[in-house]
Amino acid sequence: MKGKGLDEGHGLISAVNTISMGNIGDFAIRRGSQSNNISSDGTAAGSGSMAFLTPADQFVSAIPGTEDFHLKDTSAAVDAGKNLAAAPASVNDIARTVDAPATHPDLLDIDGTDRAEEDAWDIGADEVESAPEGVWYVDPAKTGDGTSWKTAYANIQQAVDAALDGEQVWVKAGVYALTSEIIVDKPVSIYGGFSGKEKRLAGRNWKQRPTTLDGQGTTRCMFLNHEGILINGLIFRSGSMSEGLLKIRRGGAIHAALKAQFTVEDCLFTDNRTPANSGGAIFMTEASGVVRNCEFSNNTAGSGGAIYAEMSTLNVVNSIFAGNIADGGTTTSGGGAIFNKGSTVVITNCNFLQNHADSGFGGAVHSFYNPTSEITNSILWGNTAKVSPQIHDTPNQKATSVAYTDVDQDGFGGINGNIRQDPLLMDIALKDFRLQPGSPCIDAGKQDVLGLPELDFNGAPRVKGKSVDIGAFEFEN
Ligand SMILES: [Ca+2]
Ligand SMILES: [Ca+2]
Ligand SMILES: [Ca+2]
Repeated sequence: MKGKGLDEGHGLISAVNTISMGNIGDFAIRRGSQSNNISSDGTAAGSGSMAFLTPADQFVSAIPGTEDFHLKDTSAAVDAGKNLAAAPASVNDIARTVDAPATHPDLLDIDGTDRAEEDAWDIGADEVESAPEGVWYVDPAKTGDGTSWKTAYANIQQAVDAALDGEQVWVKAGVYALTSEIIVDKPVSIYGGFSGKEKRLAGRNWKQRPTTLDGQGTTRCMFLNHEGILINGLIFRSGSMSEGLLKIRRGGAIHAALKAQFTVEDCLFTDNRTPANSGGAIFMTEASGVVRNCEFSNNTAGSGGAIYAEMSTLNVVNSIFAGNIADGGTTTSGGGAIFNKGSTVVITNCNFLQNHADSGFGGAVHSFYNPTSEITNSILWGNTAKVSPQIHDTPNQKATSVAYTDVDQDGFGGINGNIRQDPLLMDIALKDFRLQPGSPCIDAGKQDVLGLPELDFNGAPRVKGKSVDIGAFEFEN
């Protein structure tokens, strides 16, 4: 802008709930009053005003050519305005006189959102839409009733307990040091990755704002005991049941009990343990689960270093298993990443890398006790075991069908679209599991597969080039 933002000149301007940024002098007000304004220079003054803020932090886009001056959920302007409807009559009179409305258009924002419905007004022309109904908020710095970010519950269990069936729990980023497991015994959705101001799920980012449940090596993180549970955007770290019967201790991060039905997506499981037992990260029994866009690294158990599925149904899509360990040494131990006991396990577009069952069977996947395992469009490379470095079936039970998959083990390559070639990943040591240019996995997957994901692990469109790629990532040209 060439001139001043609001220039009083010889008249008089009173400015409230106004954003003026990027001008040569945002507010030039000497006689009129100011409050609850925002400037990028130092000229916003009066109570509730904020100076020296950055447009990029306030607006969806302040970039020339792609401007979108709606507020970001995380903007300082959100809920920082003066509630004019609740202000003294004189203020209302001024506002209404200016617009001379038949009804009260001063209560509507630029999109028509009714500010009268808002508990706290935003500064500027845009009011960010209200948070949906049925959301419970968690922020460890608060001790409220869970009904807003400002009055959030301090812990997740309080929010789950308060939620009705079908409601949501939004968890602010941070580390939650658990001293007992969170019991989820109703159909609720639990989301992480919030800055603590968002009003829409789309405003959060679980990778940039990690929300970590830390079992501190003494407790499991979560016990799932109902149908219809969604877990999204959480990091499960150092979960481990140190007390209780062997049977109860199964599952370092999550134990899904009889009849539980869950979806876990956009989660990271790391350093969870179930010593001499089943399921380093997840254990499920007579349950049904979907695991999507998750990463499992450095989890340890006797069997099923990452996941142990017993008499269950499990779909695993777009997920990465790296460096998990099954360290049991009995005749049925193994499954460095996944152990399938009598379950139906369907694995699509996953990476299994450097998982180990060096005293047992199946460095990546072990299937046992009349199971069905289907592996499609996946990479199993660099896993090790005493017997069957990648995939192990109980002798005389041909349980595992493998198609369009890169397997470093005799008996698979050249059959059903499978290959046995170095997948040429970017850098496994640095946890960069994307495909290098020239990888044999590019366009080598099967597109016509039930449950093919639309997006890859990074959220990029799934099918590029001639066909879908093998593994969790679609190659970017
Ligand atoms: Ca508001
Ligand atoms: Ca709006
Ligand atoms: Ca492709």
